[in-house]
Amino acid sequence: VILEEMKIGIVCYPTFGGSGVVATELGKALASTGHEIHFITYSQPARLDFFSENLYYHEVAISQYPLFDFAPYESALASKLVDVVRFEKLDLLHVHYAIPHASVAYLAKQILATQGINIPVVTTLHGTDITLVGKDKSFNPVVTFSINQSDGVTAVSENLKQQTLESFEIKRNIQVIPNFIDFTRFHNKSKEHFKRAIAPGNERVITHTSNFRKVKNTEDVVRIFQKVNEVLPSKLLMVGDGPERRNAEELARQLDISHAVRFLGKQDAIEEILSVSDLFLMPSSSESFGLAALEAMACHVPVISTNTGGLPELNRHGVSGFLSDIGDVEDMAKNALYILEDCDRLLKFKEAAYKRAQEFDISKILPMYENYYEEVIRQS
Ligand code: GMT
Repeated sequence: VILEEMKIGIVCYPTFGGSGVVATELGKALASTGHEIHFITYSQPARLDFFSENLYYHEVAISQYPLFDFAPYESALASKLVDVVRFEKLDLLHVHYAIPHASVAYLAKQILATQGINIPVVTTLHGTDITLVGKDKSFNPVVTFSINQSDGVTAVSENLKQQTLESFEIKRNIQVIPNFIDFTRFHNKSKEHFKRAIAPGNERVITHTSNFRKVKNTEDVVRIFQKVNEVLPSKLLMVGDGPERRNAEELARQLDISHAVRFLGKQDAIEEILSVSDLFLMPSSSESFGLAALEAMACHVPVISTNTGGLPELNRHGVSGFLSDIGDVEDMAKNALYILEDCDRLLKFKEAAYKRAQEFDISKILPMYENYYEEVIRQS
């Protein structure tokens, strides 16, 4: 089947967060295969800082009036969607993160219908829009309605699909399309000088990257590391920033391991840090997919994670790493040591993590989206 080139509008949060990264990378990949991609959001997405002939960016500007305690972003976005769909003659809108993007797309669709324009809407659920925020009673009716009204709905894991069906009265099919990885960016790079600077005594390097929110259990990261470090001298790299960073730093001081822990803050070249890492820790209490773990695996880094949400669909127990119950620091430390203690075993896990990541190569996942778009356009 020869796929037609499509004009697609992508709505997302333009931040470092998982959903924004997935939306931006998807748009870039679609553009590179010939589709015309229009990003519509309130500021330039974090990874969209270059020129490409098939990529467009439309900024949603919100006027500030003294009357508004809360600037009406939804109304501004809906108006912008109407304008861009009509002027650019888009074939489809793909919105990432249900709140508020799915309901805003519904509103834009209704307005366009009054002008004789039919615009199919695909909503992708990423996790926190369902598992944390969406379940909140104050959002529930809008989330349920807008998912049911979308012409197509995708979820990034089977688990997220099931959670959505359990938490909301969903009357439509949800297609699972997993997240993906671009190996041209995420691969093991030779960074020997960097490795020597981080671990001058050739210690094992353990890494965690996240937005340091409560669900990431960053204090568990520090506790796991302390137990590993007691047996096998290692270094811990904590990458990212967020509300829990202070507590994690404080705990490292209390446990007297600050000398072995580096808090690096937000970093762009995450693949370089992963390239010097031996193990990745993701002890989250909720994770619909775990994109950061996939990024690690693509760079040959095995993963110690919890068994929550979509993580078992990504991390294979005893193969690409290990999975434990939420909060079972003891078990996670034991598994980490098992992988790190023996050089040959470590190499085997590294290779297996990389092999597992290849299942999520963008070249395998992109056609799933293209086919799904075509199906939705045909049916609407
Ligand atoms: O993990 C976060 O806090 C960021 C969050 C988001 O909403 O952008 O990530 C979610 O979407 C990612 C991309 O699909 C997934 O890889 C993450 O697992 C998911 N986070 C959670 O479910 C907590």
